[in-house]
Amino acid sequence: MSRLTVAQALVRFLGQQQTERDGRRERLIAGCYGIFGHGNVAGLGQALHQYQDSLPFLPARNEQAMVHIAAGYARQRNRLGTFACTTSVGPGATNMVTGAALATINRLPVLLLPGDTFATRTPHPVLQMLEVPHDATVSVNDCFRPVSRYYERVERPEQLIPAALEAMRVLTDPAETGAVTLAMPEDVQAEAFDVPDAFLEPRVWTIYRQPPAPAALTRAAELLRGARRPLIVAGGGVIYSEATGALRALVDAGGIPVAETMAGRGALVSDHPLSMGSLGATGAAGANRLARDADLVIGVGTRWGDFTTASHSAFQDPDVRFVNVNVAAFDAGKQSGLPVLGDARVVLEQLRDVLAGWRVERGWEERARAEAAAWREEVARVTSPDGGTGGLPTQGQIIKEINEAAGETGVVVCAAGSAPGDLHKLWRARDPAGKSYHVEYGYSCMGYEIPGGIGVKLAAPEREVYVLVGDGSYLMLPGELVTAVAQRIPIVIVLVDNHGYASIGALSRSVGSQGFGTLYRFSDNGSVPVDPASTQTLPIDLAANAESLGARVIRAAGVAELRDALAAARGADGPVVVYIEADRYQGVPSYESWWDVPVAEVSVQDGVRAARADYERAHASQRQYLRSPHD
Ligand SMILES: Cc1ncc(C[n+]2csc(CCOP(=O)(O)OP(=O)(O)O)c2C)c(N)n1
Ligand SMILES: [Mg+2]
Repeated sequence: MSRLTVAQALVRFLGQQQTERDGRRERLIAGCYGIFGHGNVAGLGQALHQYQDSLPFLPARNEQAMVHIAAGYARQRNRLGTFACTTSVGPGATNMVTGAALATINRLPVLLLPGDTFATRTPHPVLQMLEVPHDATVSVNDCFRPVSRYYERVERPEQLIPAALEAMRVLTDPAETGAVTLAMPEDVQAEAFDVPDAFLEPRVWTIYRQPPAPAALTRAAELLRGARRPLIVAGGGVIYSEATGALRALVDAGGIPVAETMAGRGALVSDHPLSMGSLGATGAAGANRLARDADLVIGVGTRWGDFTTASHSAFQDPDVRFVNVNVAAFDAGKQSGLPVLGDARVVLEQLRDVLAGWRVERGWEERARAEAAAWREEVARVTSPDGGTGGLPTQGQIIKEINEAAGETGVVVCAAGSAPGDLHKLWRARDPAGKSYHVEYGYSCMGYEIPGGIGVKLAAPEREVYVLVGDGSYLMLPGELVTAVAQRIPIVIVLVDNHGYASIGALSRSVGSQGFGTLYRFSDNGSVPVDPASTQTLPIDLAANAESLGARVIRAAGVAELRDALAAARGADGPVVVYIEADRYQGVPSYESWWDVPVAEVSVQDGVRAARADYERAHASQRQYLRSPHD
């Protein structure tokens, strides 16, 4: 028994937690990021100071960003490790809500420790407190409830023990994981209690690989044998489960083509003859054509987001059926699919065994191989040196340079804007473990890029990390550059300036709204320049901004200079920002796909009326997937 404060007990406990999978152990909570205020400086702040050896403390600049660091780290570590994040009460706490949503939507473990108002209520209303006259138990931290997979407010010292144990269970359960929030009232953090020794001893959370129910596996194999045009859709679960080798073995043995979601991109290396690349709204031509005709779709570790399904228009065979291999029953049940509940690697290995000797129909496999080869050519065309207007490079060319610099093991990190779609289509994934592509597209959160990249680098110091960030995303959350400088984190940040929101501008034009509100111009509303003849951009110097935050900055004019800059950035002892202006209008095309963005049903604007007519035509291709996998 030790007499410790609640905060001291929690810090010591967190330092002792480990995960174990396949006999390999690692630290579950690598450290604690934080920003102090009155709601945590004397409680958790004191404990972190006293027990720095148990749990390293790292200061951040923005609470949202520190959750992104934790999420980036967790994803790169295949969800076996993460960071804790401590904040003050009020705005510091609610700044983490966006990060929590991102983590939960992407099924990534992060541990959030927002400070909370007094459990005793005595001095209330305390600074930064929301008063809810009819309910004294409500605090702003209730905002974490819908975005957390486990939420608890620790209002008594003894409560810490069950709360902390449950928090670790949820963090380490691949089916349940996401943001875990322990709201910590500021008085309770500083209160002492008798802590049992066993609570403070090392604890291992073993992640067992769950095998599928034998009957479900048998049915999945039956469906495959009966299928004429099967397609595998690889999601993030393939990579988290370290199942890329098992996927490849099944594909080699059975000849089934593989298309990939955003989180699953790179599950099969791009040069594999049956790697179709990206699927859906940002999909490759061949992948989308195969999807349209597939009669059996095997989703592995995917949540079937609308970008993957092209808003339920990707699969058009009227009799298409789904098999969903997933650790989470919730995801396994989608699209009326056959739920094969289990670990991706085990299921893929067992499927290969039961299908031994079987191979897909030759015509389908040949068609897939031809499509994969044609796509390789198309990527080469889109990323080739010609193209671009006014001498500015296109994003496709920029991506190619990063792809070359990254080689087999470098990681590209991205989240929002036009780059994720372009990367999804164009990135040639070369790492057999599938860890070279890190695009956060569950929440597609502007501002994730730099902190996410920091998390990736902390998780994989041996890999080069290339953050691709647009000017809009950069402006939203540049502050963690300072954290990268302070921690000497050598990431390369390619800052692509096209003077505004190119992606949303293009989307706006496609719905008839002329790019309204998406340009950085002297104007009333972002659409119409004050002087209509002016194409003058705002006097913003983002390169100078990055420099002022302590980063080394290289200004690259054009693709050749970008290549030199990426080479020069190698071996730096801190972040390097490579600033490059890019063509705003020359985007990578869309390939036989659609994304459901509803267009105004009535309007006085001709462009909107035309867009609505297109919308209604495309909308007619939307399907509900209802066919049972058991008939
Ligand atoms: C936090 C947040 N706010 C708004 C959006 C909607 N949104 C998606 S992309 C985008 C513009 C991104 O601009 P930039 O980073 O410059 O990339 P570009 O579109 O120019 O490639 C916006 C506003 C978002 N994804 N995240
Ligand atoms: Mg931009």
